Amino acid sequence: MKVDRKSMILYAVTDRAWLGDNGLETQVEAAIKGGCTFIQLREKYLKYNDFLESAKKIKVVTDRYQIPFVINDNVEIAASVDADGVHIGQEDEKLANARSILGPNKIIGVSVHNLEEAMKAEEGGANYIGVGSVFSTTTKKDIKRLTSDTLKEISNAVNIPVVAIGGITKDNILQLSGSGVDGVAVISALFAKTDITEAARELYILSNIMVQSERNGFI
Ligand code: TZP
Ligand code: MG
Repeated sequence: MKVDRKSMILYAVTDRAWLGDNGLETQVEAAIKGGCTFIQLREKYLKYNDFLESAKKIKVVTDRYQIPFVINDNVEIAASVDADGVHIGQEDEKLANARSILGPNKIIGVSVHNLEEAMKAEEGGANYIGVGSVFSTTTKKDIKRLTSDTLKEISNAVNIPVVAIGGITKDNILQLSGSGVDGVAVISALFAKTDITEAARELYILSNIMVQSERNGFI
């Protein structure tokens, strides 16, 4: 399925490391109320059934707000809950396999770290790519930081939407101006915050400025 570039503006990736008393779905709703444009459920440590339950609960919220919803890594869960698609890494399920299970009408996003992976993902039928890590982060172990040249090179080379990920905050997001990305994917800059809606509002405004500044030739 074709992904609207605008849905990349503020892409939220969940993390229950900062879960409060009210459940992940409440946090997701708070993020959407602040302007999040895309939700990825990322559950690294849940058993299958708990992951499935979590996915069902989040889907109720994303359906209500009509926000695209993908599942990290797990194609089976994406298919079971009829999510909009899946997000896979280089080490996960193969793109062709995911496509054969989900069919042409679902979204498949792929994490890439260099030009070769980016071009391969597009050729293989990915609907968008996540590129990172653009800054240093403690949220994910073993990340490698990209140079801004690589980020630019990747954005220029592919026609599918590109979302930057890794260590992005309201304080550094504008450094991505001119990189050609269509938006930002964030975990801690939203979910580690007490006021997730307010954090989303700020990031949404800044991400739009970042994306548009280069279109308007400001930088
Ligand atoms: N992939 C590359 S960096 C990263 C992932 C999932 C973690 C992003 O988390 P944060 O808190 O936005 O740096
Ligand atoms: Mg993965």
